[in-house]
Amino acid sequence: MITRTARRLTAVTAGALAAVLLTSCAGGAQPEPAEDAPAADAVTIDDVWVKAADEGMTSAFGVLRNAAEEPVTVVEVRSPISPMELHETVENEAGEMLMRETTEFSLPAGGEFLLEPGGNHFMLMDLAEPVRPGDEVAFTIVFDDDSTLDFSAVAKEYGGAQEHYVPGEEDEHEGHADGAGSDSDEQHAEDEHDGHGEHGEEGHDDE
Ligand SMILES: [Cu+2]
Repeated sequence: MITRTARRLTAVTAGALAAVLLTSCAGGAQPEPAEDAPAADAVTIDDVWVKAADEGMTSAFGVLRNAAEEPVTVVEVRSPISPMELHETVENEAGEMLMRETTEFSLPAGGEFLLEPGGNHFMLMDLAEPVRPGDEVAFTIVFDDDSTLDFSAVAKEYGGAQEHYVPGEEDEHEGHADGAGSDSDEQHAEDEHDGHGEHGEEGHDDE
């Protein structure tokens, strides 16, 4: 008797719940479509780090992931310790890797966008203070709908991928015209992987 009553109650409860759900659907109280959500809500950033540097320029890296069903667009990144730019890296006719400012990063729907040495990165243009290994640096990513995503990155030593910076427009053919163009792929690979630097103070390779 008790059991039967309990079952009946359960059935009634389930029926009532179903009715409530149906009512709420019919009433239009559905979750908001994803396209109305702030872009920042769909995005996470992992594996972040910033290249240690005493002064001048340095870069921040990581993996941006976009869970939305449409692309989202990063238009700016900020940090309290430096003016910043969005940078991409391109190869010139001489096979040199050059980084330059770009106006936006487009994060593919449901996909990843890599920020890595030798590729796209967040560029700190003029450090107001040294960034030492182990320091935490705060950043804010701004999306095209003005939503923002804060993150912090720990600094580490890194000797590779010393791209040349190209402020503004690309300088064309500046004295590299002879002989450098034939094996650009090899040069590209070297630049990316062993970081033989023009800085002459390597020896901190940490991997
Ligand atoms: Cu850069």
